[in-house]
Amino acid sequence: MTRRRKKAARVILGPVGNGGAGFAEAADNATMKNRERQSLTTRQFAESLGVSESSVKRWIDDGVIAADRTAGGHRRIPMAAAVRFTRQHRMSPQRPEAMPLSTVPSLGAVDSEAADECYEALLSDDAERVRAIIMGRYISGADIATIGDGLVRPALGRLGELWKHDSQGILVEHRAVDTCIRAMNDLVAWLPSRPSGAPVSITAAGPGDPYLLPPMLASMTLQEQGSDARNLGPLTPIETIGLAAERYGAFMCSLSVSTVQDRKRHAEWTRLADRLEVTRTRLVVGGRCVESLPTEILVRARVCGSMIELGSYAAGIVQGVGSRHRSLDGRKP
Ligand code: B12
Repeated sequence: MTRRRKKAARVILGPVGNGGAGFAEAADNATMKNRERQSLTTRQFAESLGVSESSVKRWIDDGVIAADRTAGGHRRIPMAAAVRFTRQHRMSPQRPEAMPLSTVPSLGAVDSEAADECYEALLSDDAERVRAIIMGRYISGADIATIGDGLVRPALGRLGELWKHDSQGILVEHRAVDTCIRAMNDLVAWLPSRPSGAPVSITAAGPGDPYLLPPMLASMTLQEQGSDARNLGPLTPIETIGLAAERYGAFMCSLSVSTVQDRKRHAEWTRLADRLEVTRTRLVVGGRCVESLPTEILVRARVCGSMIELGSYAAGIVQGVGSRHRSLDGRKP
């Protein structure tokens, strides 16, 4: 571990922590807003990671872990800093009994084990388990795109094979989507904060496309790559997508296509592509039914096969776009 310049810990006032619960318990027992405000004692964090408390104290004093101090002078590690540290240093929690999240397999190339586990948890409507699995992957170092492609997509894909949409299937699918959305939402607070003037991107699914997760995952992926990502969600009129690109001065528009596109809309899609050219907004398209877009759009757009591909494409251009893109009304996005 590299040592860094010693930083003075900020002094915080008032009650902190959660009364002796471990890292995982702290993560499990509260809403995200509370969780953001929570912090861990050095002992709690040390126990979760399976390291000595003196190591944790030393890392804090060396400025490797950002920490606060209570009025009484005790070190406290905000949850966000604990997550950031664990991810940065690729540390896996060592104490399953102290941290249920660590029962998730650590980061590896194949995610089928986690996806199967997630599928079982979705099937039994165990939202807490799903959240622990998704959060565990994130804490272990997986990025949003990897979680989307390697975990959420296969878990939901298996669910979709079960009933072929009888009423029981629809119930399970609606619950599963809601559970995944909540779990992903919990990660938003831990994404890198967007720098001021970050280039704006918009994400959406078009008319007739009710699928919530694809545009949401695309939005989070773009945010993780340093963009100020604004999600319009599913069922967005094509006209509205063009309007948003203009209003935000978006450098990128990412469209998810999960339902077969009606040929009657082909002219509308072409008009959107023309409009995006005027605003110099790059059009990226992807999703299960992307091939149903008019050929002209497929030729003019960047077609991406996965969230991982979207993430690497965006990463390559976000830096270069910089502050050239401001919203048209002159305010910083
Ligand atoms: C949940 C679900 C629903 C829910 C949706 C809830 C909601 N509001 O989101 C409900 C119950 C509403 C539903 C309805 C229907 N569904 Co449905 N559904 C699913 C299910 C189980 C999961 C979909 C999902 O969210 N997956 C998770 C996301 C993250 O995965 P993904 O979409 O594959 O996205 C990934 C990639 O495609 C890519 N990606 C996506 N977008 C983008 C964008 C960009 C820019 C990039 C780069 C990449 C990218 O990255 C993502 C992460 O890897 C799928 C099963 C499956 N195999 O997907 C069936 C499935 C899609 N549904 C299906 C069907 C048939 C239907 C219905 C027609 C059923 C009916 N008879 O009514 C309706 C159609 C609704 C409509 N209006 O069109 C079929 C489609 C078959 C086909 N050939 O197209 C599937 C495959 C199930 C099956 N095995 O038969 N469904």
